[in-house]
Amino acid sequence: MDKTLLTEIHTKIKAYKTIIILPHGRPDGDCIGTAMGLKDMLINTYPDKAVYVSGEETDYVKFLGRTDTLEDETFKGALVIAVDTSGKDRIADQRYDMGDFLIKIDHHINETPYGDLEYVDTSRPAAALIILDLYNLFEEEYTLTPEGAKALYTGILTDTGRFKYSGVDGDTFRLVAKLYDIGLDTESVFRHLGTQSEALVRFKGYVLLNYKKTEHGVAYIELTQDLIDEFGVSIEEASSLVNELSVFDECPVWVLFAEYEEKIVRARLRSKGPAVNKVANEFDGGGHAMASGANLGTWARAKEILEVLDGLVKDYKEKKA
Ligand SMILES: [Mn+2]
Repeated sequence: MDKTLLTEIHTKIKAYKTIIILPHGRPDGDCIGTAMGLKDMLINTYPDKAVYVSGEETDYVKFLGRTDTLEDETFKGALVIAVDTSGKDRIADQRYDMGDFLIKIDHHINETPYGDLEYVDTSRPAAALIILDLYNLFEEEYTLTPEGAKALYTGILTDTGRFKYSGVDGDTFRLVAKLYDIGLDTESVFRHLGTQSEALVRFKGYVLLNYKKTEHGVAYIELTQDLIDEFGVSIEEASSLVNELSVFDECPVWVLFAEYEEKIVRARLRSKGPAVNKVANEFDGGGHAMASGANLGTWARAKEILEVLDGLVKDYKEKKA
């Protein structure tokens, strides 16, 4: 947590009449939760300011609030805050430069810096926690409602796998305690997050019946665009099933391969053993040690990365033995 930088952000927020918050494309629970939580805090603290969230929506976190459709005109003279987005090409609304001042608030490794002011804290397992750091520092001034608390909580829950992943620490719970103090309704959050479409449930059935394992213990599933279309799920929903393969003791690494637009193959790599981010880097990707992504392009490349990962698991098991 960087008090000086958070104070600078607070000063900027106070100075602008229009504030536009931008999540990333193909949004997840954390970027929408962060954006809606920040919006709630700003409109309730400063009723005279115009605060918007611009970007795509995703069904499972629509309950946190809907995004706004903005005219180019709205960006003129505005403060723009991009959240949870490491590279500017991924910002959901590409007009991010049309404002007066651009702030980046993120918790991913800062490989692609952008903006007039950057606040990147990789020690926070969810971007929503950075908004809570800001709230916590200026608690006397800021008002956050139970609705905003719900949004931030959802961001934290979804990015930490319900507080399961590494990166969760004492600060996480100290900050989340603030949300309970505000009057957070956890039941409604879990009710929403626990609901799945019938199409997705059936697709999950497909994944659990059709995954494969490599010789040394990489569990994986291959999802073509035709298959995803046949089940009537979105690519985001399909990819979200990666952790269905986390349950095998003999498979410390698991992978979900899926075809995106133009049949481009991407992989989500997960691990509870050896770090997988170096392999991801070799295959035009990156991320965290235990959770990475790779842009493979073709199924032939998918085979190649599987071989590399299989070798990684082999070495890992030999070292452990
Ligand atoms: Mn995040």
